[in-house]
Amino acid sequence: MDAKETVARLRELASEFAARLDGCATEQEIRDLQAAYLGKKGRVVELQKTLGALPPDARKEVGQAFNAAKQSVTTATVEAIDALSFRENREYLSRHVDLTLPGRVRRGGHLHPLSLVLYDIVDVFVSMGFDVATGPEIETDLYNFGKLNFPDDHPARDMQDTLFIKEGRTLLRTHTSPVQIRAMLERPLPIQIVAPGAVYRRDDDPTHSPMFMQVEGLLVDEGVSFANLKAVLETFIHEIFGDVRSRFRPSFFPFTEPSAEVDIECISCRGAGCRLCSSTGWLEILGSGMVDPNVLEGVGIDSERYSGFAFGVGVDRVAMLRYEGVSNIRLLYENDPRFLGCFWR
Ligand code: 2NL
Repeated sequence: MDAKETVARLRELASEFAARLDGCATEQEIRDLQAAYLGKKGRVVELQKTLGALPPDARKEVGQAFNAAKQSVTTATVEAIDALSFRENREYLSRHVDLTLPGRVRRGGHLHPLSLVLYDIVDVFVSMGFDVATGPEIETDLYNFGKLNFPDDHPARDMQDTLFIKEGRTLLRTHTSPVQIRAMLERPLPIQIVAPGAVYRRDDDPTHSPMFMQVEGLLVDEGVSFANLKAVLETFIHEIFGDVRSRFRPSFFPFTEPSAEVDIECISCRGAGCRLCSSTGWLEILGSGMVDPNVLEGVGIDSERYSGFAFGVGVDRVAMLRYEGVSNIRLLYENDPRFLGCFWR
């Protein structure tokens, strides 16, 4: 065979190899086929043994043709094995994995709905210059009732209404007012604080939980008026509930005089009357008033010179209004993940 014939023969072997490769069904068959061409006794290697018989000046060119042929056989082998395993993988996946199923979303944690509402309420007051104050949940009778001008025979002091730890001495606070009593005893005037936190009462029905959340507020300074109270609470209402009407209704609390309860126009029926507002058109959302002079004097503040206003908001109440459909307060305290998951954001 001369040089030309050898090169032509090499080209034949390469295309013959490619054709036989198409017929291979397994990786072993592909590897055996490769050995039949490039192995010790393979066709290409056998042909290479005739290289020495060629005239020296033709060897370089023919040698390069051998290298190219070996390279193309090797490349085709690797590609065929790749294609085969790709086909096998796809077949495996289509048999064992349903790629049309939606992925499993791993949701992160999030705030409790009461925390979301609590933080929103506190933020509104912080934006108006109030400090945040906290205090113990176990309180003394003195700070929870005595300093707040509750008479000794007031029904709230009864075991029926309050959760006592030591009868007549220590108890679970029934409001966060003791935090404000402590602030008035400890802080310099003026005082402008909100006291958020858990409070406890002996109550348990669809609209009352034995533990609930409250935000109370207090502002004491010279010249504080009922107009200031109205301005702060109306700002609060508009920030939390938007553009709704509100009204101040005379009321009574032992610790404020005068006292007012604040209603907003029912956010469900806009005042027409519905189940949510018990056909009144109004929803009660907070209690408030001017701090009773007896309370100020009881913490050593001169009630002739200073005056103040205070208020209390039920966080659960605001939450139940914001998330209409939460008609049972228990949902907010049971911590059922199916319920809490609705507030993921
Ligand atoms: C309500 C009523 C209110 C206060 C809380 C208060 C605290 C001090 C002095 C005077 Cl230290 N008042 N707090 C005043 C009026 C009403 O809460 O219905 N809360 C849900």
